[in-house]
Amino acid sequence: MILASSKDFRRAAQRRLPRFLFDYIDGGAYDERTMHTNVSDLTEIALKQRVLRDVSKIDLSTTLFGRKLSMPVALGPVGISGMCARRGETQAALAACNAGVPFTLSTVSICSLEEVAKGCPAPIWFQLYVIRDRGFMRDMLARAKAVGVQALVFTVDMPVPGARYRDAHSGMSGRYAPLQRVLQAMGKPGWAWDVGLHGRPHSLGNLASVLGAKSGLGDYMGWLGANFDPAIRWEDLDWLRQAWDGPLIIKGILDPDDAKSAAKLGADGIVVSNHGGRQLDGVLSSARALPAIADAVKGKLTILADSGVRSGLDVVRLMALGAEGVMLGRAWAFALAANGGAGVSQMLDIFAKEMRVAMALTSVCNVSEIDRSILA
Ligand code: FMN
Repeated sequence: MILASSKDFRRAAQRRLPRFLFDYIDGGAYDERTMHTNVSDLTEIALKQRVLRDVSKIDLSTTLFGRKLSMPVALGPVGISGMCARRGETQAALAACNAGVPFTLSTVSICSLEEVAKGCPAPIWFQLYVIRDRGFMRDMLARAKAVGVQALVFTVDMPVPGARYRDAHSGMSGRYAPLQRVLQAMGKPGWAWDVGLHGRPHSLGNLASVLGAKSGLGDYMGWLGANFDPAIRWEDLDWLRQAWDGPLIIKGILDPDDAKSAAKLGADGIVVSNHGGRQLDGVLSSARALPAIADAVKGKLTILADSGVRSGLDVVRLMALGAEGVMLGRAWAFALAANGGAGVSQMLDIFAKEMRVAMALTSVCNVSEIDRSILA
């Protein structure tokens, strides 16, 4: 199968993954409107074509949080993406590192922080959720520090898990989920972690201390539901700012006032994101939310954006709207499922080529020149 675009990787992933896992990655919240408008709003952004302006030397490199990157792209956190390939997150992190971009490990990963950091020559980023047990959070911060994590991505748009109907149908969530019942009946409740994919069961690398021997999908989903902390407020984040002295990036901002609160907190960056349409359906797409946020906080912190990015052209579009860097979600998870770490490398290569084409035809040679002037 020819893998020339994100669509190809998605199709290949659909063929390779068990249905519940494909749906878990591919799906969104409620009727999935926001998930789709993330993509369609980006697609509708028209760029201004300019010609005959010497675009022979295009430089995609940039510096984010003090680190030189080959292009303004990072792999964002995707929970349990390690199930998409054997030791999946470790493979993806190495591919990102070889391509010169950061990899962000989710709290709820298959491979542990220690395993991924060890397998990746450059420092990784780590994503932390708001967990009721602050002791667990402190422990994770200490582990992140110990393995040399460069930046902490703190996700704030999941005070409660979104309503994802596909997961309820497939068995990823829900008390009487069909998949769980089938596995129970087979006497293999933990088998869901593997589902015949790679010959041995998966576990949740960072949650071993809290999940213990229980490692079935139901245990994982149950722990998530019971431990996310909806009571947290901006005022409570001072301790986090104190506890983490490296770059702190607040992920899940859709409103200019929240972006200002992040700047006031002393965060180094934000990710304008609606979690890929997996939380509240009906909220603005990132592309629509971004310009007002950029107007409110540009220059005060680094603005990253994600949700709906499917090509290097989309990266350029979000940068034209005010982002300084772009995170990928489903795009890399599907590439990993399609062809392991090599798939992620291929995908990043395709994104770089697509960025170059978009920059050449809008007549910008450096990413710092990408701004609203290239919008039609
Ligand atoms: N965001 C987090 O902050 N932590 C996670 O653990 C996490 N898990 C995710 C799992 C899946 C399967 C997907 C698709 C997204 C997840 N996200 C998580 C959100 C992504 O980081 C990112 O915001 C989103 O995927 C961007 O949308 P896109 O996939 O349409 O590009």
